[in-house]
Amino acid sequence: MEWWKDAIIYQIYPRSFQDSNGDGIGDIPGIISRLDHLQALGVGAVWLGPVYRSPGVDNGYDVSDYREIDPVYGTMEDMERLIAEAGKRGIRILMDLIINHTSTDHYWFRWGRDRTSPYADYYYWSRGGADGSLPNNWTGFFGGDCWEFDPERCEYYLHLFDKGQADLNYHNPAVLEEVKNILRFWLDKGVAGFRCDVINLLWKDSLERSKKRPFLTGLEHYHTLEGTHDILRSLHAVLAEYDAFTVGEAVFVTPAQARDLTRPDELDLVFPFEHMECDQWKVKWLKKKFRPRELFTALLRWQKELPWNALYLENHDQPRSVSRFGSEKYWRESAQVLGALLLTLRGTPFLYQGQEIGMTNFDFKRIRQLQDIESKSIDKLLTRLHLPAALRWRIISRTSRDNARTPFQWTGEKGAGFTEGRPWLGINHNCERINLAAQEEDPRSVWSWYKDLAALRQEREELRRGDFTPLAMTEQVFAYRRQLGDRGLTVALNFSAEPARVVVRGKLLRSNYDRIRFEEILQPWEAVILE
Ligand code: TEU
Ligand code: CA
Repeated sequence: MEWWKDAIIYQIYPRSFQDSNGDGIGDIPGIISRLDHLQALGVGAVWLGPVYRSPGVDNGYDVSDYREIDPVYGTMEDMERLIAEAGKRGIRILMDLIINHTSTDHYWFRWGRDRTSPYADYYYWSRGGADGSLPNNWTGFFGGDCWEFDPERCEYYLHLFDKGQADLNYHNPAVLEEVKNILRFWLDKGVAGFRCDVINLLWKDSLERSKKRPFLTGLEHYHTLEGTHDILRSLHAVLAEYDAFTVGEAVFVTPAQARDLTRPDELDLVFPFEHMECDQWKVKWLKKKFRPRELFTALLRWQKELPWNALYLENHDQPRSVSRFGSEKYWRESAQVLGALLLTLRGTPFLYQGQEIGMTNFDFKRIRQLQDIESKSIDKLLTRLHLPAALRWRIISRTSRDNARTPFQWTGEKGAGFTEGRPWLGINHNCERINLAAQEEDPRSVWSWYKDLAALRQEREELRRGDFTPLAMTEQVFAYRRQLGDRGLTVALNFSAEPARVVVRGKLLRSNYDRIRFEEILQPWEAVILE
């Protein structure tokens, strides 16, 4: 049953959602206490960020035990209670599945240092050159090379991310068996499926040297290869027994590759990246001026080329959409236009925590206030390149993943209703103004708008299942139709601070301005839905 075609999925970043015990870190009991918020929004499933045991080098994307809950997030009983309590509210739980790499604290890695152990080939180990040089010239996602020397084994191991995240070797069939058992473990507990971390990088065809590239030298040796498709088919056999849902994070995929990854016996959906690249030159650290048309173009291409999309404008790796694509002056209106875009395209919308109240990028002033391992390693790299501190900060502050990771702003009080203690990452000072409590009773708020459009999506099948037809696309305006049989809706969005004309007609169903009729002129950052 394709329940996920009718659902809105909500992403929780556990560290920053709700703290229940005053240690400043969000946790599972905290999430349980906020399930009513999710129910009010009408979400059908939660993508729960990693809560497995982990040393936390990359906030849980470095798993040291796949069958245990990290004590900072709670216990296995808490997790079971979350699944049950969510279930009572009609909300499914999706786990984050991180199987490209494990923490170097995982016992597979620790025991694998001994070449005679059964875990000796669970990772990519290599001697390197006779002169002690690295095994190859590949570079990693967090900048710099991707090999670390292990003095105990006297070999290098591959890590495409941090050195605390060692890549698993799928040439060893035992690794795939382990992963299948992990899937069964969680599916038996009642989770409905998985969000699969960097799923198109699993298979490395060889460890050969590679042609130098400005970013990610070596990529062609592991990006979306046939070996990865084989792994996915093999995992699908297990998933199918449980009718489990999967959405894979597929870095740098083309629509054609996405179609292949979503064949009936592979993944259900993939997260594309193309629309997230519309305000950057090649790499995320080189920002260019955002032109709405480039966002529309990317979205349009994916609407046309895939029968069904995983829709998102935010997640825990991306800056906040209202800061990135919206307007400071028209904060409320632009957050609403972005919400309308997310909730009216064809596909499954993934809403990231805080987006529904228009949370913005952080207001930090110094690198020391950041926790993100990626920001820290990029800062090191830029320091080595002799970039002055002010320029480094300019680059990092706008791109840091911590922009999306500051604690959820429940109230305007100290601690933002998130914690009674000292938060693990600073709370944005704008929480006095931007918080859920302030928006709850206000029918014009960002929150009310999200709630209303989510309900409209449930009410109108054409908004969920209807065809997508573009009607207008200019530098600032995007308009389209969603049609199912003889029922259809028209959406028109103004992505600018200037009024804009758009030739669409119909009875006004929704607007984020107070109006009763629509006559071809959109106000600044206005969204309208017409019948
Ligand atoms: O992210 C993978 C990824 O390629 C990027 O989003 C990455 O975080 C960075 O922005 C590249 O420039 C996934 C997770 O979502 C991320 O949080 C993890 O750090 C990463 O995998 C490693 O597990
Ligand atoms: Ca806590």
